Amino acid sequence: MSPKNLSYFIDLKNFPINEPKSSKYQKIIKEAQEALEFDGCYVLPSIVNKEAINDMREESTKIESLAHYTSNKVNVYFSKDDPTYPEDHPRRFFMERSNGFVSGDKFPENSLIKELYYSEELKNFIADCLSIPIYHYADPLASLTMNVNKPGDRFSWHYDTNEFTVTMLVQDCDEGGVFQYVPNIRNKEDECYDEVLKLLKGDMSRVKEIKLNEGDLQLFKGRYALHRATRAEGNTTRNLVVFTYTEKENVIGSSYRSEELYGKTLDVHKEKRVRSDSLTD
Ligand SMILES: O=C(O)CCC(=O)C(=O)O
Ligand SMILES: [Fe+2]
Repeated sequence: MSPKNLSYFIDLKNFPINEPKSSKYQKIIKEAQEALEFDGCYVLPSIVNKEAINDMREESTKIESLAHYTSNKVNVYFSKDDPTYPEDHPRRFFMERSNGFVSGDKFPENSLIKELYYSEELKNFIADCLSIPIYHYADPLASLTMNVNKPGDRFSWHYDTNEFTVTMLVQDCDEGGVFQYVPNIRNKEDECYDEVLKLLKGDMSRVKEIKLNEGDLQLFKGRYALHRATRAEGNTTRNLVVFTYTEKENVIGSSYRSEELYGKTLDVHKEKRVRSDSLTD
């Protein structure tokens, strides 16, 4: 398949991401900046054209069997149990997680999904929405992934390693698969363990919900917001593509997390890592 034009992927009439000077672009940016500042989340509804999302859905069903599947118990930091903390501590709170991830290295050479992720126009537009320069995540496995939720799967509360993610639902499940998040539950300086523990014990008072549609793009600050997707139900697998960007160049994820999510590590995971902060993964 030959490379596509941006107009194949994006509804440029309503979302002129290639015209940064246009008033429509500026209006979207302003709205996005406010929403991201306020609660770390912004959805661009139906920004992806029907034809493109249908083609990408087809691509997703071809590669979903390449997902690394895990079903186990994890804490929100994806870290090992640490008995030096008290029993009643978020770091020792383990929850069921079951889903599969297709890692970045598994997308085919001519992947449409990969082409959209590596679009410079899209990256620049997202950078403007976030008001900072961003880079494609340098981790070859975690940069572009597809989160595969078969019926019955769920993804428990967690943080992302990277500051921002952009997700695109390419195939929705019949029921469930609702995105839930707590904006800014932690910050760069403070893990806010008390608030985290309240949530883990069932206090849903700060939780917000979004039901994404196929073809929406969601901009999300997942480093500071705990988030999860509710159990996928029905007969259709939920395929959610995750485009990952970082504030610094050359950021690589942890080898523990890589092993856990993608079932492997590469040589880059053994090298000294560039980190963006000192929070726990
Ligand atoms: O499935 C979702 O909507 C969330 C996925 C997610 O948070 C992730 O892949 O890190
Ligand atoms: Fe996440």
